Amino acid sequence: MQPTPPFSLSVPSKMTKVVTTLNYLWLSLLLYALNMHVMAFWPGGRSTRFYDFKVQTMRTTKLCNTQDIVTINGMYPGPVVYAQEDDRVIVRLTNESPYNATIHWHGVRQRLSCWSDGPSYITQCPVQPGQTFTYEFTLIQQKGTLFWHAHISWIRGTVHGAIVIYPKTGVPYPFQYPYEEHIIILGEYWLRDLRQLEQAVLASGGGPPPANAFTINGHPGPNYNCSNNDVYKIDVVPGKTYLLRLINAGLNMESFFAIANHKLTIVEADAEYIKPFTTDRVMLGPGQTLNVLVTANQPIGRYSMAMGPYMSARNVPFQNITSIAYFQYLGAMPNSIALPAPLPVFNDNLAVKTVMDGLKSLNPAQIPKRLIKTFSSLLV
Ligand SMILES: [Cu+2]
Repeated sequence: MQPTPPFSLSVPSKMTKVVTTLNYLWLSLLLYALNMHVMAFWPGGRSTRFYDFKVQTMRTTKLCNTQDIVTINGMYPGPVVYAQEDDRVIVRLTNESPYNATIHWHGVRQRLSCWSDGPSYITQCPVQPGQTFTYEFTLIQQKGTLFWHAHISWIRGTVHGAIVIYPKTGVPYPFQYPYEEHIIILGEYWLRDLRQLEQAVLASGGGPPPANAFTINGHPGPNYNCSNNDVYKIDVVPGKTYLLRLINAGLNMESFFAIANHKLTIVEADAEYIKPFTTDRVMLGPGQTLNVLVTANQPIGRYSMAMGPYMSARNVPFQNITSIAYFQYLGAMPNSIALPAPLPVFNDNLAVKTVMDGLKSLNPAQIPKRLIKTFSSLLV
């Protein structure tokens, strides 16, 4: 009897080869069909906006102290991402800093693009020093103001910037068209390495220590040491209406914002239009955005734009010095005294409730809704 060669078992017969090929074919067809199905719902976007973000450290002097802060492209606050509703946004992040980094696109719905959301260790690994990661998403049915920030340790304290989403071409705002618009980012500034600060807070088990300063677009303003010239300013034309895109990019603090002698009309919150609501002041929690209209209808002069703390918890220390920027009319004396903007006291819950209750969607409310009361009808 002929001995069977030991390798005979591993040599596929003709039949096996045909079956394997057929399997590959089926699998390819299945994947193609799946792909086409996803592509049918994939938000393609009207245009594509490309941005190059480089994580870089930058030597900065504030409050008479010099330190290295982490930034995008050496800017604090960082670059603005401009787009229109339904646009595709592609951001290439290159990490030139010695620290791990990711960017979270705060408020972007990320339909079918969750891997671009940005929270480190949740949807992606951190981008390591020297490495690159490309974010890609579509701003589906969102218009207004959102923002981006780092989403690893506490470096978002200095790594943040605005996302401005205009309506589609030819679609007007549902409110008065502003003469000009400005981005106002409320922030907190520490004279410490923010990564070490986070470690210290976690190790302590307590709350974070107060920030060394509140900031408006990175500037503490004249109430802080060494900051008489570290002030943000908007020049306004008398009689004109301005759109302010307010963003709270603070690490922890909820904040009040007001402009002396001027009313604010909120027209959009978190990239959703709302019924216009006029108020003397607003409150934004960290991560929140509001678009407000302001009309320069006061006598020519320099008016304070103020940011201060809202803190409803007891016995928690916090920064209580108001950050000031200027809302300055053309024609005002360059060194005129800024009229003060009265902010609510730090624990004025009623002031907050009044603002929050005023936020009502512009969409028609279809309530009450009919509720499904039986479990079985859910299965039908
Ligand atoms: Cu976020």
